[in-house]
Amino acid sequence: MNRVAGISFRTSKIIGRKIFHYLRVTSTQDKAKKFAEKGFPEGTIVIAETQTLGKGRLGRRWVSPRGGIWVSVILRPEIAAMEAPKMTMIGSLAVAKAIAELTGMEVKVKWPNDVLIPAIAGGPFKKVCGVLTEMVLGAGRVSYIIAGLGINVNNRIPPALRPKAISLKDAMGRTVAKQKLLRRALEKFDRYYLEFKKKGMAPIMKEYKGMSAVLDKEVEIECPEKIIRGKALDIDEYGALIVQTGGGRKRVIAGDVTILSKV
Ligand code: BT5
Repeated sequence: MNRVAGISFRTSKIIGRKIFHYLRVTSTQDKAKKFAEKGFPEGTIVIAETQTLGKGRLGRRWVSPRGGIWVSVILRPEIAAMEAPKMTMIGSLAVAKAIAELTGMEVKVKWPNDVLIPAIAGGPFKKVCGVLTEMVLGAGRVSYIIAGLGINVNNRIPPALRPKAISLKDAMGRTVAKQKLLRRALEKFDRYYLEFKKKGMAPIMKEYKGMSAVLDKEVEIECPEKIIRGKALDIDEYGALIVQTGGGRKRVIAGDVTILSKV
């Protein structure tokens, strides 16, 4: 039994109503999925100190040693499948705002699922957090979504990932209060999620766009079947990126973005 206790989110209305905290799991996504299947309510979260098989998008691995925040949230929004990317945006915005408030750093969100911070002041931005949203459908609608947040806090980044990835500890030059950041990020997630339920995506989208690393930039997007190159013009109400290419405007739903012009 490796479950541990000791965290509560009294200020949250939904996110963190029920908390499962483990020392080690394969992936918090898989644990959360099991709880969702058992009928646990939305807002249930699964936190682990380490993951042995942390997941990124498209079957990629997420390196998750001790010292980072690895957490998955069960959501049951009443939305259609094509709206699921909105949950990724809410998650990354919540983390970005929490990091900015706690560290004073300039933080950016990189469509579709990354949070970036500067490696050194004025230097290149690197990935400090990745968000993974997985959905399960029932009758064409979303039955539930598992939103996974992976934040590099005090953990070591393997050398192979260092050109693009960074921890808060490395960026700040000191250990960062992990529990405080976790609490702040989940409180923000809670607030944005409630706002989404009440008012829809528009106010959140405005904040998200204000922190975007890609808008107005020349980008190259690696999609599953093609590469799209052009200027990132906008993010639409469903969370798709609108790109002006040589061959006209394209609407991109997902992909890996490389920013060609300076962030
Ligand atoms: C993501 O995928 O960025 C989503 C990561 C989500 C992780 C959380 S942790 C809690 C929950 N439980 C899980 O099992 N997953 C979620 P993607 O955009 O596909 O990025 C994956 C790529 O980022 C990898 O192929 C590596 O190149 C790189 N990478 C791996 N570990 C990293 C890390 N700790 N920090 C930064 N980059 C990393």
